[in-house]
Amino acid sequence: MKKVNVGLIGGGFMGKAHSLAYAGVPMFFWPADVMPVKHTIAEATPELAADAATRFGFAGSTSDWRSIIDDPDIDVVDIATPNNLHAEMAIAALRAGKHVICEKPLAHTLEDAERMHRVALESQTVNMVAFNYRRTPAVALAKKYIEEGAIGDILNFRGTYLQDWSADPNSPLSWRFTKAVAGSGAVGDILSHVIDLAHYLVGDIAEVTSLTKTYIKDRPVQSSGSDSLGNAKVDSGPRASVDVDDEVMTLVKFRGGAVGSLEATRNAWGRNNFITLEIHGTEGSIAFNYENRDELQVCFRSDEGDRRGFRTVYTGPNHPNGHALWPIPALGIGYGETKIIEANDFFTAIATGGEVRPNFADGYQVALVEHAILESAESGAWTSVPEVDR
Ligand code: NAI
Ligand code: SOE
Repeated sequence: MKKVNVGLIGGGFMGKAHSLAYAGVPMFFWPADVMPVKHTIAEATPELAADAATRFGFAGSTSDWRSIIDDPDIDVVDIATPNNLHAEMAIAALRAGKHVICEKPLAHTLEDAERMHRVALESQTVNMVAFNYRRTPAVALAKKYIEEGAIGDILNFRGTYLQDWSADPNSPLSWRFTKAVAGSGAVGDILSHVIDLAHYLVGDIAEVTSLTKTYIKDRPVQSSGSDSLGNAKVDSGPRASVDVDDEVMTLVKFRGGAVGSLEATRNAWGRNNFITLEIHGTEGSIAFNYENRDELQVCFRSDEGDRRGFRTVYTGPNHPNGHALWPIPALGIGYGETKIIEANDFFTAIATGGEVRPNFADGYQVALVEHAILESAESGAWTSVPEVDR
């Protein structure tokens, strides 16, 4: 079994999720071709880095991410920092011959996403962008049904991503509300996941017409550090402007002919990680809600009329990656499992010399849709999305 040394940059929310995944891969996927080794973690300061190394189980720590790139013992660079740092880190890592897994969205600007895509195309190593929701077994099962033709030709796709962590005007101005760091608001942060799911399940989006809205124009300044995602409220002190969208709604036309709608907001009280998908085909329908992520709802036209309706399939050992997960359906698939499956697919590609999706080309294709959505929200016009060269 090949040991693969990982250098992880960023020890916040995603640093935790990815560290859990590295520990989980051999526990779930065994025997394994590759054993991830938590070699070094980089954080913004030496103290944060040392703390993250102890907590997440890394042998070494550093406050200089470039030392990870320069370390010949490190095989994989994992980028879990705010969006504006992705491009510089990923390009340096690819040029140094590392395999790279980078959090979504690929970058905070279209130009950076394009540069990352170009360098990835030229490199011989594995690259992946971490749109992990497509690794939810129920979503992978939906993909299997669609590929088998179980719901016929796809007519339409409706996708939402609704949250409420920032609906309070006193939720601090984290990096997610600053264009120079995040690139955009709900569009890049959460609609990007729905765009990835639409591309995965239906195919590429060709045209969009959109609107965006910013409800809360300023927020309390956050001292520093990881995003508290609305958990810390600040009732007094200085406030600064928000220059990104809180909400986005868009109509889409797919290259293959289907139509659809995508929505995302971080201001929907009562909605938490409300990713919903509804897909109608000529032979049936599929519905999914991440808040009940063990379940896939399906309805088939071929059922007798007196019993036709949505039925619930609970994902388990008979479904994608089920052999590696839990022995009984409905024990509870979690966010952690999606990250473990993602990491396993990434390491399998490294072990076999293959490729893994979504890769940087897919991340760039999502970025092109995000860009078209923001342009269309300005102009009010239908805007076309160029096709990425692969
Ligand atoms: P976070 O704010 O919790 O963590 C980011 C960490 O990066 C912080 O601890 C910060 O100190 C560190 N950092 C900043 N500059 C650094 C530098 N120069 N060197 C080393 N460390 C540095 O943010 P979070 O939520 O973990 O987000 C990180 C990335 O992951 C973002 O791109 C975000 O969009 C993505 N994300 C993806 C999710 C998914 O479901 N796939 C979920 C949450 C975030
Ligand atoms: C905040 O909206 C956030 O952490 C996003 O950044 C993630 O991508 C999403 O999966 C969970 O919510």
